[in-house]
Amino acid sequence: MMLLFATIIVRSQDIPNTFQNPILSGYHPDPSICRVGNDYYLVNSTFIWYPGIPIYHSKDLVNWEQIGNGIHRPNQIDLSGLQDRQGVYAVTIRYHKGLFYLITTCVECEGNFYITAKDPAGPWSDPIWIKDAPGIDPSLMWDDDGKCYYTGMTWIEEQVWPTQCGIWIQQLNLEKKKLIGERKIVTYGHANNASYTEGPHLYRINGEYMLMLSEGGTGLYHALSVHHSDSLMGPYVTDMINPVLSHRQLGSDYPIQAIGHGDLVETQNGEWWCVSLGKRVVEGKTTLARETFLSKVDFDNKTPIFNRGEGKVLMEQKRPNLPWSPVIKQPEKDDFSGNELALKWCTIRTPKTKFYEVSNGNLDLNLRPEVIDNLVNSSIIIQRIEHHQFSASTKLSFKTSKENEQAGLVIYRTSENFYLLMKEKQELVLLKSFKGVKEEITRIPYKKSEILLKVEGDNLNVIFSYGETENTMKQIGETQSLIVIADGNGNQFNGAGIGMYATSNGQKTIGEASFDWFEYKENSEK
Ligand code: 6LW
Repeated sequence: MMLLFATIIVRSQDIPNTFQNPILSGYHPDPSICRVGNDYYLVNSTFIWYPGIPIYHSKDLVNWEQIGNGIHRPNQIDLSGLQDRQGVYAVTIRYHKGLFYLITTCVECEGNFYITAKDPAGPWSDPIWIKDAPGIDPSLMWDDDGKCYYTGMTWIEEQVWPTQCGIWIQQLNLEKKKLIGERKIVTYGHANNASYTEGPHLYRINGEYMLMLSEGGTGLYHALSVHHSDSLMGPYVTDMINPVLSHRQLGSDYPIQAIGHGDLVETQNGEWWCVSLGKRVVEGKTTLARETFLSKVDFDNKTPIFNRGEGKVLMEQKRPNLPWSPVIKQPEKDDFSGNELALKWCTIRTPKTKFYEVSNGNLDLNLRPEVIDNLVNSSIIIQRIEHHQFSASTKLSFKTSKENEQAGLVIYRTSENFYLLMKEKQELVLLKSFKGVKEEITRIPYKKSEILLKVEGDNLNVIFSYGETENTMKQIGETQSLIVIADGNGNQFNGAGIGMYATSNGQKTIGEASFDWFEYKENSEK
């Protein structure tokens, strides 16, 4: 493997004893993890964001650095026409004999597929679509005899209870690239009303098979349960302490909710840790979507105990027994040097043409007829919103003689839920879309071609401002609400992004908007 990671010299007095959750904040749902030697790799689902499936690397399970994306060529998958809750669902990352595997589902496109890479930073292969694989959330496991087994979730035709789903296992022949042999549903979850039993991962631990899965749905009732068997195809017996991890018993006002969808990893030092998704709740709402949390696991006989003595995900705890390995932080201010966008930047849906250029320290966006409230790839470039207190600003240079052309700043959750602060021919306009209902909040004259645009978020409040210089910024419109991008109200699986957007609203044009820099940072709590 040709990966080179920069090392940072750390003084021993700077090495913390504890770490903070979440380990990946903002839109990082359905985490999956694997270890290769002393290196850890983690992936998340990305729905219709492109590039898709960020690949993170760490040496200590706490400090993570994005090293690539699994979906990084437009011809790998086509996300056109998909809604924000469709596209790339939960991914599993595994390593076997020199090859990394990512296996996932493209929902409402072509179904279950895997891609492979020798280097997790990429390039990743074209998708290998798996025929006749029902449902979502595929996972892979290699048995002692070297055979590879596929585990997935499937919907049940004749349900005994509503939203009943099953977990099935079948051999996957990697040479023939197809499922072979017997397929068996091995569990419907541990409870006799388990809803959305999904996200299975099968482990071989001390000569036994342990199946860990999620049940209860990815909200308040989310939970992890485990099931044990002596033989791969079962029967699987539910663990006596199921659910082994959940926050549903803590009440709907507990600040971390929806704990579930987890994956386990054993460190080179023999510790076990679990990455899972969870939602932080602020003023009763979740604006940062599903994030990735880390919990310690050890075993009572074969029963996994999560954060022994606590039984829940913690905001702070003793860190893994691994060498502290901080990563180089990405600069808060991206001045668009070089010719490529940084890995954190994404667009929405697969771009069929290149609509931007990074050159001479600028990001130039082509104005195109496509708009963000259609299920298309528009000229939008966003990064994740990762903090409850944040600010984002950009310097835009944009001149047009056409009434229909706009460029500016965007907060995006779905094609129906977003804010836009857009410069037009002679004016600046603040727009909101909430549950598909569009509203022009305010419009003011602005004639110069250069402008600074800024957003400041504070829990559920958000303020937009503009100016010619950083010292002369003025608020535009009243304080707005981030409920627009919070979970619920049509906001479901994916998360929220912030960035730049340009459009000619349906008309052909050769117009461009030029962004000199974009800065996103955490603000200290007021
Ligand atoms: C994912 C499923 C889940 O595929 O939600 O919370 C679905 N878990 O396992 C979408 O993220």
